[in-house]
Amino acid sequence: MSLSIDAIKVGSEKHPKPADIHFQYGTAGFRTLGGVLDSVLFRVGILAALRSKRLDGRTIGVMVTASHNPEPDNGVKLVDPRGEMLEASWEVHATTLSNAPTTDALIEALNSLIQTAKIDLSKPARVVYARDTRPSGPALVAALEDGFKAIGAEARDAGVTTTPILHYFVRAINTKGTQYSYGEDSEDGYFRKLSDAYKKLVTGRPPASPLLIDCANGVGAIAAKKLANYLGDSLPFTLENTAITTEGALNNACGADFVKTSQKLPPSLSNVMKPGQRACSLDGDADRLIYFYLDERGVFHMLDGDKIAALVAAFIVEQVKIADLEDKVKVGVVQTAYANGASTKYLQERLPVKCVPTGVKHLHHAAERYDVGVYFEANGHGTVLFSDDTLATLHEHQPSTPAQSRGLENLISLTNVINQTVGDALSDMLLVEVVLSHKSYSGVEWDSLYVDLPNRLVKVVVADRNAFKTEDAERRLVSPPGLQSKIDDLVNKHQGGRSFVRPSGTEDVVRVYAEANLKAQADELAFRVAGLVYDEAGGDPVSRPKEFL
Ligand code: 16G
Ligand code: MG
Repeated sequence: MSLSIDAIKVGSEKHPKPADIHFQYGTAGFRTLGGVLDSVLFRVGILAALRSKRLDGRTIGVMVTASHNPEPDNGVKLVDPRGEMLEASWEVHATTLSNAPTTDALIEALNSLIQTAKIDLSKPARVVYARDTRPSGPALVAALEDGFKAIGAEARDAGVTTTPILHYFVRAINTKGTQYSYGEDSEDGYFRKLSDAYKKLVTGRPPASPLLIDCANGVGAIAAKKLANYLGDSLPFTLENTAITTEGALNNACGADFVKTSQKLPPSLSNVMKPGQRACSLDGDADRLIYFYLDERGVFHMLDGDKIAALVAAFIVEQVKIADLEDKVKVGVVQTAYANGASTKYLQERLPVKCVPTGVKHLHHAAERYDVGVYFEANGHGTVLFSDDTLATLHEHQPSTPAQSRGLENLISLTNVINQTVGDALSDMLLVEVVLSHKSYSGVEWDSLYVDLPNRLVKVVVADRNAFKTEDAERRLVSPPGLQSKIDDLVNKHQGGRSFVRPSGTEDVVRVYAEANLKAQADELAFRVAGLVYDEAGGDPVSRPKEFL
């Protein structure tokens, strides 16, 4: 069987590649201005179908979103059959296909992919796709659908939903009717799975005080509203920043990325939040979560992905102990270099901790090596993975006391409340609420698990960010040569100093992170290192990092 060249030709002519743009499938798929992505979406439609054929007709997911980016941006990423990120070797195929300059070049690239990846075209192609609330979404989805039609894929439209719900669908569809069945492949199935587990976990606990959820004016607003119907009064919450149809509102001065980056309360919440109240922000596609609260004096305190990891990992370890499973179930944590040094110290005193390069796929794969792998990026993306063996252990274990039995039941419910396919803001929110309820913690007690080291993130625009190469999970630079030792010298001059430099995977910049015992020192270190980077790499004069603040 060969490709239906005619159909692909017709489609490709309708979705021509802009001549002057080079596309790249980066850390989180393709991401750029929504207006230039038409040809990419058409081609991703074909690619997703080929990936499905390669995997014997298993369903592949396609998500159209640009997450926390501003509204004019959009993007697309593929989801592999277990609900995880696309296998790295196929990222290269995606980049190649997206850059074929003409229809003929595209067909040649497709044929070459079919040969090298040994794709049997007679296999079925099945995909499920969704989009977030961006205005450019519908047109891009139409281009994607043209791609599915051109190759004859069986495509299921999951409509407007969150990224993690799409990941859930993929896993649920592919495990349907097997012993690994992940749940019903519908939104109703998803919400029921999460909310039933949540309710079991908080049974008998005192009622929670109301939570405020900042929905970033994105798709999380729709999902959170639905979730409320399933939770009833087991978790009272109010939704803010739900203006999904207001032009320019998405992620604008709100949402998880805003809170994490600016370490501030979204201005839209300043009149809404009361001292002592706890709140959380989702990002634009609801796969990141940052908590915060106002203390008695109304001062803002942030509880980021590191704080979530500390809270959750300690709780799981405790439940494993209560269930008397310490010998059989080992819990580990995965972080990146961005994890606050104080969080790493806190966790290392309790559990094995591994540091990996930035990007969900690195964290996810490292977490898969533990019986229970807790992974969170400081930016609020993360989840917990329970290995198949651990799931079997939990279901076979015979508790010998009522306490052990409760610990075991809690662990089993945790496996259900957690979306194990990918970081999921709503699922993580329920997880956090469970732990807060069990520990009777308010934001203050949670925050005091450890005190964050002051830190600063700076970006530098350089001539060529690819000149920056790192090792040791991005904690050290190997190129440009000599730069790392200069950074080391600066670090040594700052008490409690730590700094690293890495090229961004999503923006054309180099990022500099620094932390130190004092805020002024962290700022100074970040700007000094950024200055070094600038001088070494010939940055854009406009963006030369200002002297430290
Ligand atoms: C993407 C990644 C996120 C990472 C961020 C880093 C996924 C799904 N998302 O958003 O994990 O933290 O990129 O961005 O992998 P940067 O490379 O620009 O710093
Ligand atoms: Mg996101």
